Amino acid sequence: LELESYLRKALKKNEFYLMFQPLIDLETGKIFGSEALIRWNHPKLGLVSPADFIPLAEETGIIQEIGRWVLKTACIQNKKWQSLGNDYLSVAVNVSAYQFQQPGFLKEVKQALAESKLDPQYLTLELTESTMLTNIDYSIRVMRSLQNLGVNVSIDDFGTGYSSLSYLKDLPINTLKIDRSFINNLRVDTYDIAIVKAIITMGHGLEVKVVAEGVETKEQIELLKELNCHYAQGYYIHKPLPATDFEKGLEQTV
Ligand code: G
Ligand code: G
Ligand code: MN
Ligand code: NA
Repeated sequence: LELESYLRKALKKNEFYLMFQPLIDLETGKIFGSEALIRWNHPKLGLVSPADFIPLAEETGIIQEIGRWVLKTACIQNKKWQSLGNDYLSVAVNVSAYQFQQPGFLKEVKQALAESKLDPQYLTLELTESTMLTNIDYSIRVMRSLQNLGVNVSIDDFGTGYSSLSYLKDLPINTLKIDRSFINNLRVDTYDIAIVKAIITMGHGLEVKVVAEGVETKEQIELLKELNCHYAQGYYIHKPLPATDFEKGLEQTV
């Protein structure tokens, strides 16, 4: 209950900030964008993980306001980086189920784009399978509307939800992010490689981009390149970075 009351005040008190984890193109080794990740620094509690406060924010509906703030802040930041000469740069934002299912969600996205003047093609919204599958017909309509705006839609944590291959072909998505549980232990001699290979092949067939998340070793990068995975993200490449550090590291290649 204490946590909830702190959470309610956190936005007004400016206790949230965003970190940005680089996403690289495996063909060039270059950073092409980032995933924005929220952080909460509370004066008494210290750093609270989103894994702990996002579920509470969802239960209480506070996620609405937080989600709106994340979206707007990420768009503004990305637009700023573009204006500094990185016009190719894109940003991915996590959207919670509650936020996505609100009737005003589409309007919020339009508003964030309008306020930041970010070209929609440089925004990706990450949804989990369970978010999409809640009210699937409605979800598909919203996802299609997002795509009609020019925004990209991504399936986050792919492979961990109730992924049924039967609906995958009907989902309007641009990107598929292979869950890090398949990548963390990825080596030539593991079963994981069979699964990862299959997902990448499927991604090519469905004409979507595939991101491997949770890349922690050089060997994994090499394997993913061999498997023609488009993009990668993970601690081996970069941990989530404060905005200023992300900006400084933009020229690096992996
Ligand atoms: O960044 P970290 O590994 O601590 O993230 C933990 C979890 O919180 C992940 O599942 C991540 O997707 C989620 N998360 C991080 N930032 C956001 C955000 O801005 N919005 C939502 N809805 N989830 C987030
Ligand atoms: O659920 P989602 O994929 O949005 O979670 C993103 C979170 O995953 C990031 O906030 C980050 O803290 C975490 N993460 C990113 N890269 C790695 C990695 O290489 N290994 C592990 N264990 N976690 C990672
Ligand atoms: Mn994500
Ligand atoms: Na993920």
